[in-house]
Amino acid sequence: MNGPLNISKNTDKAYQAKYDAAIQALTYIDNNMRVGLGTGSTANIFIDLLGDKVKTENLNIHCVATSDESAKRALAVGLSLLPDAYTDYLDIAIDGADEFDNQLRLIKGGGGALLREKIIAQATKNFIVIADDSKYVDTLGAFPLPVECVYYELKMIFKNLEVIFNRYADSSAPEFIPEFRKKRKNDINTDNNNVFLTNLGHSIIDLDLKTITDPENLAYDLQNIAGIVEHGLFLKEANIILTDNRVLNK
Ligand code: A5P
Repeated sequence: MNGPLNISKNTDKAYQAKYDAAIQALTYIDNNMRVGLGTGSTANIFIDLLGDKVKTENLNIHCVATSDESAKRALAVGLSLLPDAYTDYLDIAIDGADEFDNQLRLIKGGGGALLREKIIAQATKNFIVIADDSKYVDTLGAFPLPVECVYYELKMIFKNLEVIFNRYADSSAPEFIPEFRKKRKNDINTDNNNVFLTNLGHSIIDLDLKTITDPENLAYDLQNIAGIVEHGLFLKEANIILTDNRVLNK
């Protein structure tokens, strides 16, 4: 199974919604902040806008990026990046999401950056999600849940994941597919079998559970499997979601 693609249902309308959310996010940026930069098409819009703002207002802003792609983009628009491993806190982080619900719980990782994204989201005082409202769901799970694994003894990890899958999958979900995400058009890192590899060298399996009615226990069970580095459930991290010109707060 290929991983989920970041293709919007209605490109123009969705682009405008992403742009509006990114513009709104800019209002949370003050001079001298340390800013975490997300990954994906919505985060890209924010990175470009932030680059403009920093230039025109001559701000002293330092950033940390959640992916090599975002780091490259940030540098291209003139943003300054802090060196890896030397930043102990961030004032704010702005990122997209693949799904969110009304409790500000998220699924992330469609772009494969979930581990770095979660580290950044947990390091910041203020984690703001920007998303067009097509990402809103009553119940998480329609978007296949990305689970990042070490690239070692994969069959053993799959066996444990299958148990979890069968425990939590909705009755409408397809059978568990023991396959890692394959490389997509713009992905750079792969192994010899065309398996997608994250910036940190891990593989991803996308769990198509359809409906996740108990995300907290699912997250707990996933964390207990050796070899799973991270999963795409962000249940407590977001404190604000900007979508459709609205502000959702905890
Ligand atoms: C990246 O790994 C994801 O968590 C992104 O935040 C997510 O895929 C959102 O991407 P878009 O903004 O392109 O929809």
